[in-house]
Amino acid sequence: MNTWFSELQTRNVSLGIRIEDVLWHEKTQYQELAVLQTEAYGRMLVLDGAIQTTTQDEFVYHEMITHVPLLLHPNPRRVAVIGGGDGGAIREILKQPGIEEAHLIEIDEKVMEASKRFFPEIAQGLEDDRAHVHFTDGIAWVKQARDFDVIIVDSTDPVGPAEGLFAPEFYQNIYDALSRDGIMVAQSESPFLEPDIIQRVVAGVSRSFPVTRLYLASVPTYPSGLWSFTLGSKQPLRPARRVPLETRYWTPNIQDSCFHLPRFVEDLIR
Ligand code: AG3
Repeated sequence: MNTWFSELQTRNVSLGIRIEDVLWHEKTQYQELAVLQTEAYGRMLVLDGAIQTTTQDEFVYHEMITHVPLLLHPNPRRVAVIGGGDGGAIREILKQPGIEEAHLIEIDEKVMEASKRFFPEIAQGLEDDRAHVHFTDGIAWVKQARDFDVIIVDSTDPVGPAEGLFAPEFYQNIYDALSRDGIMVAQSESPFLEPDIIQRVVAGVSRSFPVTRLYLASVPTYPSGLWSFTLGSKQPLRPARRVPLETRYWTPNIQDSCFHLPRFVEDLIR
């Protein structure tokens, strides 16, 4: 089979990946969902034409969006993930000792259904007793949420239903939903291709949080391959806790160095 999937990442850039099979394709109430089998990256979950996760590189994103904030919190017990219906972030959160509740707030039930069926190794955490799933709009949910230690925004790009997940009011609602030592993280796109989104997220988060930090990780199937995460903390950051974790990307040294940024990225958020 010589069929190629290509994601139009910006008006001027696309990423092509040869596909071996289309395993699933449907229009859900919210978006177009596809599961593709590829030689290069294994199975791939695609929403509205944008690659969300692949079995080959998902570990980078899911480890970095969870362990970095969790280890900076003194004692995270109640954690929430907004978006992330594939379950990858929940799987990582549950690796940490002391977690009592891991809530997942996903608007589209079909994403989780597809993940359980086609990505069991990513969705595995969803079966845990500590995992609580809410199929609802994260923007509304966060307004009534209280006493969370860490909130992780694992969203799609800021178009369509996810637009509101990049708004300053949303970050303020997250602030109010967090406990005294609360920390939030949001995925914030690529410094090469979407620098203004990073600036917008960093500015929005720092309107509510006294401490705002950016960090990067390499995710080959995301636009440009270099991805950013924006962290907001209610308290000054302390050195990260040391906890033994089985990971493939995250290491204690990466934890300690991740806020050291390339100069062009530093300049971007100054
Ligand atoms: N959420 C971030 C995906 C952004 C990718 N953007 C793109 N391909 N244009 C990933 C969800 C994983 N749990």
